[in-house]
Amino acid sequence: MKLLEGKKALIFGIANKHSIAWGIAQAFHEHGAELGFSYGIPQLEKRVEPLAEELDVRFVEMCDVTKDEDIAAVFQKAADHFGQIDILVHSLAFAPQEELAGRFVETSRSGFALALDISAYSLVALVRAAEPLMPNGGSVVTMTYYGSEKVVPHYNVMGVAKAALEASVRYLAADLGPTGIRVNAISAGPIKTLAASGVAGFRKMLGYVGERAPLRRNVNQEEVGRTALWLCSDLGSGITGEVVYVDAGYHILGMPEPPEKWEQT
Ligand code: NAD
Ligand code: 0WE
Repeated sequence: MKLLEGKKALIFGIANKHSIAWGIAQAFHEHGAELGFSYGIPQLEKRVEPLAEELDVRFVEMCDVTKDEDIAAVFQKAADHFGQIDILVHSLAFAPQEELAGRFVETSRSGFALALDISAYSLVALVRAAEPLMPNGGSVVTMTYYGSEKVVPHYNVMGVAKAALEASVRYLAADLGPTGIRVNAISAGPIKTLAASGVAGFRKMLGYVGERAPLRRNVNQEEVGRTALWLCSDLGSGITGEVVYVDAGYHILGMPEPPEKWEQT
């Protein structure tokens, strides 16, 4: 059974074929959704266009989410192209590289503001712009990470931004619930993507988590895609304001390995 037949989805955050948003796009396409893509910087057009072609996507627009005029323009174009939409996917984040190294206490005012603007406020702005295109209800999904609730080395200001993002999911869900619009987040375990490749030691983090997570492995873009599919389809009709973990169970662990495994000192 196709879960998204007749549904229209606008997806923000595809950079290349490794993007989590691309995993979500593939799952949605497989289930009959009509898709539109928006990417963040002009240089990504040559990466995103071929992917759009692969899934018969005719709507591909640039939008820098720090710019109100870009957001207004992309939703004007979406209204012209789709009329209404059913699904909004927010899969983007950014903090200046220097803020993801060293001590969180050194975070600059400008780095903090930019990380929260792109990674958290943008969800509020996109949902506000999408609301008029969802008069019959809809579903919004965003991407978060466990560093919002526990300290993960070097995640730093991104952890603070993800905490703000998750709180925003709850406030948006309360605001938009009466209109039939659901808002949820997926908290994914570490996945090798373009954003992750800019992070020192990321391969080691993948190894660390994959060895200790209850499922003894890492997760992939396809598994996140299938969870987004469930949340955005009628299967998720009773769920809003929630954070769903797709992390091989890592977040349930209070002490990730037993004392027997510790080195004798
Ligand atoms: P990615 O690099 O493929 O995607 C990040 C996207 O953010 C890119 O497409 C980039 O163009 C976009 N972006 C950055 N600044 C922007 C701006 N000003 N305007 C518009 N777009 C902008 O990496 P990804 O790992 O697929 O990241 C997608 C989401 O998943 C992010 O929210 C990230 O925090 C989250 N996430 C990633 C992981 C992981 O380990 N990769 C784990 C959990 C959550
Ligand atoms: O949300 C993310 C990554 C977000 C991210 C990554 C970069 C790298 C390049 C945001 N901004 C930038 N800016 C850059 O200049 N993840 C969940 C993946 C991730 O990033 C980490 C992680 C994990 C996991 C950073 C430090 C520690 C763990």
